[in-house]
Amino acid sequence: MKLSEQHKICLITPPRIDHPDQFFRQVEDALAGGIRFVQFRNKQFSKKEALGISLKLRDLCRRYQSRYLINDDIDLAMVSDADGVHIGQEDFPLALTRKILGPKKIIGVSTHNVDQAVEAEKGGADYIGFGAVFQTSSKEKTELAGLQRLIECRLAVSIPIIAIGGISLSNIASVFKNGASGAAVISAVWDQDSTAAAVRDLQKEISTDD
Ligand code: 3NM
Repeated sequence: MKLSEQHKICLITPPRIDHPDQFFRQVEDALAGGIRFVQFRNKQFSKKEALGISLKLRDLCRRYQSRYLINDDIDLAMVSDADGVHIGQEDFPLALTRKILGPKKIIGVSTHNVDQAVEAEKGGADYIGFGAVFQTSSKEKTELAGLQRLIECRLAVSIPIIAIGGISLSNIASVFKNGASGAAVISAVWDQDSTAAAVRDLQKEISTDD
């Protein structure tokens, strides 16, 4: 199973990593708190610098048996032996990405509507990212897709749907109620004072125990 119950929250790295030591401590706090799905989204570093960060992230993730994916960058994913990549509509096509990475790696595709979701599933994606479900300030170029389209997507595809965009403590439960299998977050964790507390609160919010 490439993605399961353990992978309900995908932690995406923040737009800037200005204090790497602190950043790695926070990632470790998140992993210690139960995060098992981490995505390195690099909008800041050169390839060489990104490789250094990626190898450390991969090692941390392995220690906690967490999935480790890389956004967009297929060669960085290969060199770091990541578990897979997450690609957008403007990146290399899914078929080519699968050909390069092989059947075992996880490939997620960003989608914003039902047609894109169906195409990604047909093309062999392991999951789709679907957003932006809510307004977000973490990504400039995206489309507000909303909860209604998330429901339509759930009816149209059977692979896991990871909702993204503006997901916070106050709305995370709603994406699961409306068909998401997971939620990917940036600001809900990185904009908070304590990473550990942010992760704990999000997990509590989606726990099915109570
Ligand atoms: N992709 P936050 S929205 C990386 O709509 C990303 O595909 C999106 O950050 C999409 O949790 C987004 O802070 C940003 O809103 C998510």
